[in-house]
Amino acid sequence: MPKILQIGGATDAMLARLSAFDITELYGLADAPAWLAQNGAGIEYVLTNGHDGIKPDVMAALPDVKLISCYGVGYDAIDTTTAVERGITVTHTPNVLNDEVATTTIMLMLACYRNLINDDAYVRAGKWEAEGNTPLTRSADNRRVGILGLGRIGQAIADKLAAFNSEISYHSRNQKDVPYKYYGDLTKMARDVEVLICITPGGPATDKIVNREVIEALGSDGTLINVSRGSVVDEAEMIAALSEGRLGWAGLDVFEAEPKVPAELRALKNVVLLPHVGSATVETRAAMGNLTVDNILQYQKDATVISAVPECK
Ligand code: NAP
Ligand code: 8YV
Repeated sequence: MPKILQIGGATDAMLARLSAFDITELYGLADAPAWLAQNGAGIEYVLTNGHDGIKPDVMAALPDVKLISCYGVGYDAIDTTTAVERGITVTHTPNVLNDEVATTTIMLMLACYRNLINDDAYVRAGKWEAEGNTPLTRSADNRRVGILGLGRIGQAIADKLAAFNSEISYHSRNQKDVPYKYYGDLTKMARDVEVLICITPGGPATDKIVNREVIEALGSDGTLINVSRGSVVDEAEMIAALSEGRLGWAGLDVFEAEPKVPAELRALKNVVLLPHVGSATVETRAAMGNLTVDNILQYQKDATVISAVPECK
């Protein structure tokens, strides 16, 4: 039986489709380094996800690995440079999650503008009856929205924002053939918009790209939505700005050290916090799981894949 090393979770449906493989769960091992030293050779496939990826010591312990199939589109936790050098193919799950992550983004934006979480808590605490109506909130319609990273998901977000009559602009390294205003300078865009949505890949190129200067430019009336990776935003600067009123609101699905979320951030009223659930619906995870498995099955059949990451194409 061909061998798979599984790093992180997989659904029952995925595992059922992989029943012809001998699967070992890395996190289920009592002594992973010892097990890898003894059994690493002979493992041809790695099944992982965007969060867990594969650590360098684990990759080094798998001399025969041919394919790393990632259950997620973001692959910043996988060292593709080493993979390419070693002739390992890396695959991911683009497109099948675009709409879901876009919905999560819109949900965060609406929750910030309409004070959804605090108003819900108000009703639950019996305060409506005891203290009367809550203050008016702000409309999410007709806003100037800047998208940092207008790729597959960024475009899906822009499409859904049409329903809110948003004026869309974007920043990325390359200008795209789209009807939105392009900014080569992220700070300038942040100054001109009311909402900044982060949906770039993570990794060194975007590390803390949303820094103090960008946060200041977005300002006290601004809303920051991060559905990309925690590394994209300087979390300490963001928390300070939110606490001091220099940034208005933040809607966050991702954090610097997941699943740890700083207590200071959790205590703030002007934030909406989600546990990295951008794509986490039954339907979308099923589609992602199928593509993840399809890549493995196709590779096993004829050494080709459906959705290699760009570095491996
Ligand atoms: P994509 O199609 O590759 O789009 C990425 C966009 O980011 C492109 O427009 C790219 O344009 C831009 N970009 C890349 N590097 C940049 C840089 N250094 N500075 C500015 N812009 C940059 O990727 P996607 O499928 O939309 O996914 C985007 C990311 O979303 C994933 O990598 C993942 O981290 C995140 N994600 C999160 C969740 C969640 O659950 N929260 C779910 C799915 C995905 P240029 O190349 O022109 O710069
Ligand atoms: C997943 C994601 O939660 O696809 C991504 O990049 O961030 C999410 O869809 C992640 O891959 C963990 O499974």
